Amino acid sequence: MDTVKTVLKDIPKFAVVGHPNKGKSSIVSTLTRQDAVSISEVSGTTTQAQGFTCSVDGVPLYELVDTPGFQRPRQVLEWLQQHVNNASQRAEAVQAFLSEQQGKENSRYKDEVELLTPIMAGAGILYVVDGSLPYTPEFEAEMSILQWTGQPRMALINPIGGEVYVEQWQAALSQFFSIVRVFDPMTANEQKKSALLSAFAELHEPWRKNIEQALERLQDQQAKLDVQSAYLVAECLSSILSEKQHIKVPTQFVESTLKKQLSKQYQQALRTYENQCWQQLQSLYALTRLQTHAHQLEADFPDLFDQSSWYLFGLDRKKLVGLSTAAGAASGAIIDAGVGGASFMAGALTGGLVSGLASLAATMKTDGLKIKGVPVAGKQLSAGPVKDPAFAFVVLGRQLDFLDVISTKNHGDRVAVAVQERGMSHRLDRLSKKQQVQLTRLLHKASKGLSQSETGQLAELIGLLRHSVG
Ligand SMILES: Nc1nc2c(ncn2[C@@H]2O[C@H](COP(=O)(O)OP(=O)(O)O)[C@@H](O)[C@H]2O)c(=O)[nH]1
Ligand SMILES: [Mg+2]
Repeated sequence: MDTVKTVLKDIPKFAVVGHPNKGKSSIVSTLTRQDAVSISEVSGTTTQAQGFTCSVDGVPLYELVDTPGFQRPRQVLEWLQQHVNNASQRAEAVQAFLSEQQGKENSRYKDEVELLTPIMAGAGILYVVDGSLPYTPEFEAEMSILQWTGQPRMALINPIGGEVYVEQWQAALSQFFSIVRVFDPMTANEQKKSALLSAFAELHEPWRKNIEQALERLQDQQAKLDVQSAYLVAECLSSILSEKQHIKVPTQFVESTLKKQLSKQYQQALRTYENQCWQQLQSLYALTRLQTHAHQLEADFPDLFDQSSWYLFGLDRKKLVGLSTAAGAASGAIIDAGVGGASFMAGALTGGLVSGLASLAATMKTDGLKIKGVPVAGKQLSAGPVKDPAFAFVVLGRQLDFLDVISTKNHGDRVAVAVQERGMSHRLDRLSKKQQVQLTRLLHKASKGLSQSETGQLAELIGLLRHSVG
């Protein structure tokens, strides 16, 4: 028990302070990777200091304290100035201020007390300003108070609406803070987050070791997440591409209705696999709040069976034909595409290519979508799997686009997810020719289901196709 307590007590702690509505809570959320932090466009939402710990596998690494903003810094500074004779007493004056106010029922300086308490208890300071608004001397009072605490401190310029005044801020801030950095909690990537953590290590020597360990653990976790998420996507692809649905044919039936029902059932099953995969990715990356955006995401992201969107995710015809031929998967699917075998291949391979939607629609064979065969009473009618490589690449492209968004989303960025379609052709360039053919072969095989080792191979290739890689 004691050791755990010691570890918890010793982790570096930083109080995130500043004016209201400058992105303090967003920074806490992004850097602790926690969705539990309240972020609001309504200023004054945070009324109490609240600590959030960044942990990996239950091991606490560091803590950030979210605080209300300064409300009356000038009055507080005046009070402090009246209670010191010389600079050596400044920290004591801040402590005296806290002691006096803490006893009061309705202190006018409630917010200042909330934000100064963790600092005087030993926390470092992260002072947050908005780089899109000009610096004014008004801020000097709060910066002075922070300086008076004597605690290690760093300033973060959050370019909420742009970087127009960043230089001006830098000049002013560097007089009060040993380190000044620009940090955007919405868009910062892993590298920027790591760079900021490294700066924390510079701030106060006794924290260096913990921060370096934290950095290592976070990088390690990131690498594990990359592997796990690619495996999730590989499993999802395998499920979608091998899915079959059956329907019993009654003695009395209307053929078209029966087929429609089966087709609907089949499509729904595939959508469910996609949705489950997305949910799993969200929980893997601990983006629990995104769950509440699920409906919006579904509304924005084209439906899997919206054929007009397939060109966004799939491969162009030339690439598809080339790869399928090399993978030995071209056989029925592409040649039967309704364009006529030889001429289609010739057309595809001698240039004259139609890119995008038209080419994909021409290539796409919707066997699994239309139900083959005539229903016979007492027998089963079945749908799926879709064996067309074009469809496999569409499914893969969709999952990759989603994975890219989820795996790079900051916790402090609460804007609903918008999936950017990046297209498969560009991604495939990251693979060697041999790997591209291997991928095509695996996708083709997926209609019969993949073995565990094949799923592993697919996952490895998926890892290489991610946007965040390379
Ligand atoms: N566009 C943009 N909005 C931001 C950024 N940081 C914070 N916000 C938004 O500004 C508002 C206030 O953010 P919050 O973190 O709650 O600020 P706090 O009051 O200082 O804790 C929220 O609506 C945030 O989504 C940023 O870097 N860019
Ligand atoms: Mg806040």
